[in-house]
Amino acid sequence: MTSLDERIAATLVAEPRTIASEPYPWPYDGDLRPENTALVVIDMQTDFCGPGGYVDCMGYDLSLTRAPIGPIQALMAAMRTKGYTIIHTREGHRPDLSDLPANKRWRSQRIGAGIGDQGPAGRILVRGEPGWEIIPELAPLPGETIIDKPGKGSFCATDLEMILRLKGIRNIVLTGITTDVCVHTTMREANDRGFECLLVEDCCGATKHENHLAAIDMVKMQGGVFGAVATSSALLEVL
Ligand code: C5J
Repeated sequence: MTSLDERIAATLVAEPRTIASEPYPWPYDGDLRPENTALVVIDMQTDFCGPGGYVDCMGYDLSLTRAPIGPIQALMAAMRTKGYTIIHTREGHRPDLSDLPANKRWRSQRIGAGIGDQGPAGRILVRGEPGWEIIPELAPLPGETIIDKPGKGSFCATDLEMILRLKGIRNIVLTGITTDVCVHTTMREANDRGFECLLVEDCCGATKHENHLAAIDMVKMQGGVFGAVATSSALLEVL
């Protein structure tokens, strides 16, 4: 009579599940299950992809950061149905701005979109303001985890790591905006903590398309230095 652990191990070796991804089939060991895998949807807030928000005030092309909305909707619906953990993040600061570094504020003021200042969608990147809300198309369902973060990375000054560990998550599927800033920073933080990361390229977007492409390319270096990259259709085929 074998133990449950031995039987589970035998199943995993015998039936690996991987996504067609670059530069290797993800996850590296084929252990892909709803119980150990989370979809993380990063900063799909009006401030980053809606009219009158932070990115709009800076003068960037909103079509680039809105492009992933449809693909994320489809992926999130499929992963919800299959019972995967869904986690949303929001970048933003306390109304008294006590968690806003002076240099971050100064830099945003230089480009005409001062964090904490009044904009068309309320005070820019301030918690509780209309621009800070997640867009309705990707609204979290009751019970889904929302991580409020003051920085670009989702692990800095948050309880994300503790929540993932307590849920038994070790694979992270990364989506959201922007590919080169908050998505990449989160991927790097997660990778350094030993999580197995997948960036879904059509479910991300940047304020400059070349930066989106470069960020994707960076992941694939050194045999997958931060993890792997796939399309949402490759993921949907296997989930
Ligand atoms: C930025 C983000 N770009 N969500 N934030 O400032 O990527």
